[in-house]
Amino acid sequence: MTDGRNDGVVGSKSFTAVAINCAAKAGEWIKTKLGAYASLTIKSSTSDLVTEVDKGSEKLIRRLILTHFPDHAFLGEEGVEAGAAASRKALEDMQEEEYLWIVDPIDGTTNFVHGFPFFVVSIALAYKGEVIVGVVYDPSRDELFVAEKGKGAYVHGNRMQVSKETSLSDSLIATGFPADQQMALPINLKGVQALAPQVRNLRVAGSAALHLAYVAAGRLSGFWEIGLSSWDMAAGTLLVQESGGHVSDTSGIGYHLGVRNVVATNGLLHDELVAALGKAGATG
Ligand code: 2AM
Ligand code: CA
Repeated sequence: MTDGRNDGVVGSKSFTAVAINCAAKAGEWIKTKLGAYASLTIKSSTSDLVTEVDKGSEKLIRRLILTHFPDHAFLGEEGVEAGAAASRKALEDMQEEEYLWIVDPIDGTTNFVHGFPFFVVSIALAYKGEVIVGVVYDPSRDELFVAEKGKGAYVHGNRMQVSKETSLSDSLIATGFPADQQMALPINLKGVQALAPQVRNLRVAGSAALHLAYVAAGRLSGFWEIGLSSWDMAAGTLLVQESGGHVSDTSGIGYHLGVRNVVATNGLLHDELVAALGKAGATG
């Protein structure tokens, strides 16, 4: 079936509508599998996990997206070998594509495996290397976070706005403990040690995409993490930017798809957080 205008494309839905539809469908399905997955595979380390639910979610999303947009490119976590080198190369090979969908079928797989309800589906669309749509769906709370470049970011249909704290001492900051326990974890622990006494408190909840959505929603003042992949961040960074926040790498250079060490804040305390990480030798 075609819509008569666009041969081979089913329907004529907008990019954002397709992203929302995919995230909601995958998220609902994932939720039915909570506590009921059949196989658990260890990837690069015992803290880097994948289940058949991650793979099934990615397949569902890939099929739906390519049904609507068969000419678009697709980069999903489960289609790439484990490890930083493979993840870097996969992005390098694809980032010149005109339209590139960047998908994490479950961000927070460790939480999913343990039944800790802090995991999401993350779907982004990049046009010529720049993220133009970002959707993060949290099935545990039925919260859908959506951003379109230049058009703002929304949750439950309400426009999101980052928080207003102006200094670390008043801030709730999140970070993540990386799966790479050899290289990245010791660096991150330096950051944790330095930041914990400087902030109101730290949170480490295990989903980079949902942490970013919470920065966008003003529930967190900021977030940093070392050693992430493009699919962990692509959607969430647009949520933060479109909610008035700022995203950079840990040295302060503005966000692009290749960033792996990320800092995202309400903008007001960005420089202070980047400086504190630098001083601690925790930039990665
Ligand atoms: P995941 O659940 O999709 O694997 C937790 O600190 C964050 O790190 C999560 O967003 C998690 O995503 C991500 N993460 C876990 N293992 C990773 C790896 N090997 N490379 C990059 N990111 C990883
Ligand atoms: Ca994942």
